[in-house]
Amino acid sequence: MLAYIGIGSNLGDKICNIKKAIEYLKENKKIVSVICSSLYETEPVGYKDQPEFINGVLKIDTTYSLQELFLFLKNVEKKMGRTKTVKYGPRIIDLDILFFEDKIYIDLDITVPHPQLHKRTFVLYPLIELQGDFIHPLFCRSLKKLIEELYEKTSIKLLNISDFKGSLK
Ligand code: PH2
Ligand code: MG
Ligand code: MG
Repeated sequence: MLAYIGIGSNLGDKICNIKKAIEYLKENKKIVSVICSSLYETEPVGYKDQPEFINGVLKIDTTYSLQELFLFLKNVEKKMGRTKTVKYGPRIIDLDILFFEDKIYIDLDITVPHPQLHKRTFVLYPLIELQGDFIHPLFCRSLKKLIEELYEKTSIKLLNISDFKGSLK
């Protein structure tokens, strides 16, 4: 199954946290491949009074179901020491399922496509880098079209980390 995962950190050594989380994904036999976008330094959205984030997107091929993938990602966040803070507040690591194939699904824990992704510059940019022609299954428009339509873009800055981008598994 094809899935896109938003990854972010704004506490501690942010790049190191992101690398560590990717290692957890690579170690897992049910995650067959991991391709990473570039990383971006991004202005906090929602709750402004917190450090800048580092954000990126991972494209994975997985044999997990949506629910299993969700539980696995929550477990990685927990293992990395994430604790509950305010909504939209600072975090060591955040792993959000953005798309799972072209599935539309809502329950108490999981909503796919991610309900905010079309409004977030820091998600759309790295997603487009990986696959700009991907069609959002609810809005039935490509990611490139969605960013064109985005009214309020927030600032993001490409990070130059030579060994980062690309296929990691
Ligand atoms: N995540 C949030 C809230 N705000 N802002 C940026 N720039 N990046 C994030 O990953 C982010 C955020 C809640 O998940
Ligand atoms: Mg999030
Ligand atoms: Mg999250």
